[in-house]
Order: sequence, then C-alpha cells, then structure tokens
Amino acid sequence: MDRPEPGSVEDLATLAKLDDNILLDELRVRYNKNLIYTYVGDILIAVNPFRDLDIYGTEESQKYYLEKKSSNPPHIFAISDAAYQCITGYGGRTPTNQCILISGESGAGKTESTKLIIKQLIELCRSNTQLEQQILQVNPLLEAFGNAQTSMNNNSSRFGKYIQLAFRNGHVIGAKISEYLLERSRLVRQNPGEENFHIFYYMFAGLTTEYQQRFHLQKPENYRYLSNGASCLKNEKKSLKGNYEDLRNSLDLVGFTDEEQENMFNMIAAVLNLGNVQFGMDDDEASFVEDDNSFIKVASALLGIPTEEVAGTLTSIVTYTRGEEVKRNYTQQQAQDARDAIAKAIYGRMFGWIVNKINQLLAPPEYTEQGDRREIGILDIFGFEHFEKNSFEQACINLANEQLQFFFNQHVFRLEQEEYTKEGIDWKEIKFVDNQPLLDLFLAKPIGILSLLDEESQFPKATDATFVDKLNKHFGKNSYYGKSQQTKSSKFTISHYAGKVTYDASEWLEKNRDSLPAGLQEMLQGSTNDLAKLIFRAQITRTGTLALQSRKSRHTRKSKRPSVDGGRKRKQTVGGQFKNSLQILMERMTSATPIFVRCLKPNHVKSPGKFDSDYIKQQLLYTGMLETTKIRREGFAVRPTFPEFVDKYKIIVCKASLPGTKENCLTILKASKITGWQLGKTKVFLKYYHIEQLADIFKLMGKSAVQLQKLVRGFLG
Ligand code: AD9
Ligand code: MG
Repeated sequence: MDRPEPGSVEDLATLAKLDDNILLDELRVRYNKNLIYTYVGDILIAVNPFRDLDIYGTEESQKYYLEKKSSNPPHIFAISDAAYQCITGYGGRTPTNQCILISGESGAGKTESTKLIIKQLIELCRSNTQLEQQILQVNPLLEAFGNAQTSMNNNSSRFGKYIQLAFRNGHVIGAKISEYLLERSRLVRQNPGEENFHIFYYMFAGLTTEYQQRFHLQKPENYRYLSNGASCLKNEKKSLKGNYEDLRNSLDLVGFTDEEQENMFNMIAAVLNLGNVQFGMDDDEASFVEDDNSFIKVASALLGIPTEEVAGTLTSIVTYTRGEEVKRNYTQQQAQDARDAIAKAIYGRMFGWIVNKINQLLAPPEYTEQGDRREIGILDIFGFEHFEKNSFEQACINLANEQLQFFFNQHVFRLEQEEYTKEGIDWKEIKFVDNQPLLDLFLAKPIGILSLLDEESQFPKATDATFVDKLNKHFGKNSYYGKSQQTKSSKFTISHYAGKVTYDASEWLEKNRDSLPAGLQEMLQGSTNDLAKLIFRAQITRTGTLALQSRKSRHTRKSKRPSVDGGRKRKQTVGGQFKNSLQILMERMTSATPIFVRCLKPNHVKSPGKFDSDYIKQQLLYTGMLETTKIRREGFAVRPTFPEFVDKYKIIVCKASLPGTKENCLTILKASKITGWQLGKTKVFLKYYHIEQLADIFKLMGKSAVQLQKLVRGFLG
C-alpha cells in the first residue's frame, strides 16, 4: 500500500506501515511545518516548539469545545475537551474521573502543556467565576518559588505536582494541589551555569527601594546563595521586574494577604542573609560566628529571634545528660552545614505552607463532598534528568519517571493484553520493554536502593562509602546496576528506561535523614514572625508535606506536642516520604481513567526549529512509541461490559430497555454499522475511534428522538 504524504497523517495509529523511521519521519515533517501535535490513537504527542506559536487563542479554544477529536487537528486543547466530555458524560459516556499524565524529559514541555490544559478546561466551563481566575494563577505562583533555570530548561520544575480539579454540573468547584519533593539543595548550591529559584531574582528586580531597605538587602551578587546566577539581574532586569509584578498579582488574586506576602519576602531575605554568615574556629576546634557584615544580625532580626540565640543554634548543640545541660560546640564545617540546613528547612517549609494555603483558598468545603462531583487530575512531574553530576535528587526524580513509565506500560500494554487473552479475543501479542526490574531495584524491601539507604541512614557510623559498598555487594550482579570501575568510588550507574545515569552517592545519607539542626524547631517556634512560628509548629506528614495545626489543636496539644524533626522518635526519611507519596499518587491514578500526553524534546540546546532526529528517535525508542502505535492500531482501547454497552447504546436500536446480553450487543453493533470490533466473553472490544462513531449515532438518535417528541406534541396540539 502507498504511504500517504509524510506529515499529512494526524493519527499515527492509522498508518498501514509502521517502523521507527516512519514515526520519526512523520513527526519531523510535521514539526517543520509547525505542526507540533500528533495523535497515536488516544495518546497525544507534543514536540516542544521552543517558540510562541499562535495556536492557543480564542479561536482555537472555541474550536475544541465539545467536539469530536477527529474533526480538528491534533491539539493540547483536545485533551482538555476529551477529559471534560468524560467527566460530564457528554455524548452518552458514563461520567468517570480522569487523570491526565504528562511525561517527557526535562524541558520537553510538560509544565507548559499543563498550563494550557487547565486554561482550556476553564474555558470549557464557560462560567467565568472568581475561583477559576484564582486557579489560573496557581501555576505562575508555584513556579516562582519552585522553578529555576537549569542546564536542561530555563524554567525547570524543581518539584512535582498533581493538580486535582473538581467539577460539578460541568463547572469547577475547587482545586487541590499535591506537591512532591522540592529540590531544596538548590537553595544553598547550584551547578555551574544554573540559578537559584526564580523568586530571588524577581524579588531583587521588583521590590521597591523602601522594601529593599526594610529587608536590609544588599546587591544580589553579595549573597553566597546567589553567587551563580545574579548576572540575569543585569541582563534581564526589566522582564524580571515584570515577573515580580505578575507574581504579586497572582498572590493577590489567589488570596494571600498583604501581611502574608510581606512575611514571605521577609523570610526569603532572612534566608539570604543567613547564607552569608561565616564561621571561624578556635584552637579547640570550636566554631564561632565570624561576621563583620552583620549578616547574622539582619537574619535574626528578620526571623524575629535574638541574635545570640541564632548564633547558639548555628554553632553548638545542647544535650541533657542526667538532668544536666551539656553544650558541645560544632566544628566550622558542622556550623556551615547547620546554617545551610536551617536555610533549606525555612525555604522548604515556606513552600509547603504556600501549597497548603493555596489548597485552603481553592478547595472550599463542597470540594470533598461526594455525590455527582467528578475530578480531572493533571500530573506534571519533574522530567527525567541526566546531568554531569547526579545526586539523590536526580535519583528520586528519575524514579518518579520510572514509575510513570511503568504505569503507562501497565495501562497500555499489560492489563490490556491480559484482558484479550482472558476474554478469548483473536490477538497477536505485542511485546514491550518492562521496567519492573528498575522499580524493584529502587523500591524492593528489604533489599532495594531506598531501603538500604534507610538502613544506612540509621547507623550513626555509616558513611556514603559504606552505603555504596552495600549497593555494590547486593546489586553487583543486577544487570541494571553498574559498579564504578574505580575502587573506593562513591559512584554507581543505573540503566534507566530512558538511559544510563551515573549517580554520586556523596551526601545521600544526610539528604535522606534530613535532620534539622538541634534546637532549631524550638527556636523558630518562639519567633516573633508569624509565618516562621506557624511553619515550625507544623508537623511533617509521612508523605513529606506540611500539616499545619489548627489554632485549637495548637493550644490543647502544645505541651505534649511530639517534635517530629528534633525528637528522638525515628522520623520518616526523605526517601521513605517520597516512596509513600509515589504510592498514593499511583493509587489515585489507578482509580481514574488515564489520558496520556507524551512531550518530546527536539534538541539539547533549547532552540526553535531544530529537530535533532537522533535525539527524538532515542526518546521514541525508550518510551516504546512504536509498540504503543501498534497496540493502538490493532488493539481495543475501550472495553465496556455487555450490560454497560447495551445500557448506553440501546437507543441505537430504538429501545428504552433491553437486557445486557451478548446477543443484544451484537444487534446494536450490527445496527450501528461500525466495523473492526470484537466480542469477548463478557465485554465488547472497541477501537478508540469507535466511541466517537457511536457518539455520533447516539447524538443523531437523540436529536431524532427530540424531533419525534416535538412532532408528537404538535400532533397532539
Ligand atoms: V522540567 O522537567 O520541569 O525541567 P518541562 O516542564 O517538561 O521540563 P517546560 O514545560 O518548562 O518543560 O518547557 C520548557 C520550555 O519550552 C518553556 O519554558 C517554553 O519556553 C518552551 N515550550 C514548551 N512548550 C511550549 C509550547 N507549547 N509553546 C511554546 C513551549 N513554547
Ligand atoms: Mg516542568
């Protein structure tokens, strides 16, 4: 059969001939014509254009309004439309919760896609409420505090998020955000050529002189935490100022009070000043604050705590032995570590508080009420990362991506094909690359990377080297694990689904323990800054989020409050929290109908118009796109049971009630004249495009039913 003109096919699953090069070719030709979207059945591929395309305006928005997918070119708005039609039960569908899962490497376009999906979902509601306006501001707000420039992406998400939008009667009634693992280490150190979180630069570009003075801010390049990226403030000051103003606007709109906003900037300024506190060491190796420029005074004032107290917490630990207070001084190195740990804790908890606050503001009580409430969840995690140096954060990020790929495989390949076999469908198996062994390598108990890390984290004597020894010992023969060639190296390599990554285990134990410097929590609970007090009274949950205490519980439990971070009770490690939150995420995703968006990155240099075929091919390969296309071409994406099918489509044979039997399914299918379906033992097996064809007939029948009624009414006078 002749191949159609390359680039003209909007759904790759309709191609008669398929191989990796054909897929690549189709995408390349389309990309060069600025057609960045292409379907693979019900899955959307989006290739990052790295330039503003004029395809997201009002006109497009209206085009993708309660439409059949095939009546418009592939578009991200069609994903919103599809999800919206599903939750509202449009066209005779049974309303079900949806989750939109967006995957792709760092810089592939997940976050931009997320924003476009939400924007269109809100357009589809056509209600124009304040809540909707608030929801639209959430992403820019979170990005200011949680995104940063990296070598892979100028606006890289340094946290993962799952946004749940709740609907009733086709209107949004609330939103809830779950965040995953903010990369706090960025606050105190950035790789060469990378920046700190955007908020710092916005603040310097935008704060009035009055506020800069009130926060005692000096030139940005004077701050150690900004030593890498402050140059952007020279080159892009104007646009950064615009960003600052947009952010303030978002904060206002979402509902943060002036006082809360001031407190936030106050804390950020405190963190910056804290970062500049230096230490000396006396002959006994005891550290002391060596601070000619009064950074510690400024930091303490901003934190609302006496300077001596802050200095004490930075340089010493107080323990109690048999009722007696024993003070031990930190070494210079320990004091520096304590300083950075405090800064990270403040920033991390403030971020947690922001998410918390947004949820309070956007999830009114009716949000959780059941009934006819339906939900669309949108997952935008940090994409797969492979830097020159990869640490614990990259391991967690890449694990999350493995998990998502696993979910995709599970849904698209495994469960579907198992069902074909079970139902006795005529089917030739399509193979896929299963990444279960990688999940096991990370997550298995007791011998998985995270469990071994937890085990080592509990030994006071363990070091990063003993941890790597353990890994080498247990996984030396695992084909996904590579031991370093050098002896005594802290490095090891993992063959991820998306490629090999060499990790450096230095500091993993400490990052996993994430212990707060002794006395910090108590100190900040006594702050005169409301925000500092609030976030350090909060507990950290088992998934690593901040649980703010209500006023009431704060009073009643004050004296007995267990100190989650500082106490002796063993607390959940960062790896453990991450594992828990991934598990909850998977449960949520499993309970909804998934819609997949696959973002592809066309080049390594963030440039428009550059389609690096080798790089795209690599992404097509590791995401299993060829196999996906095959299964979408040959498989049956929609599988209602006999009763479900009859109940929904009986109108096609003009029946108000009909028993849900196989025979009746057959009658309806024949009457509908669609082709290519199969009947199993308990279910009807339909291709993804059948649903639209059936919906068309359904609508037609619905219309004629209405006309008939009118006619009858007219006849009766
Ligand atoms: V990461 O894993 O958070 O580091 P993402 O989220 O996949 O990554 P992001 O959405 O931030 O990538 O996209 C990176 C950049 O690509 C954006 O800042 C835009 O400059 C550019 N981009 C992505 N999608 C589009 C688009 N549809 N139109 C125009 C786009 N530019
Ligand atoms: Mg992102």
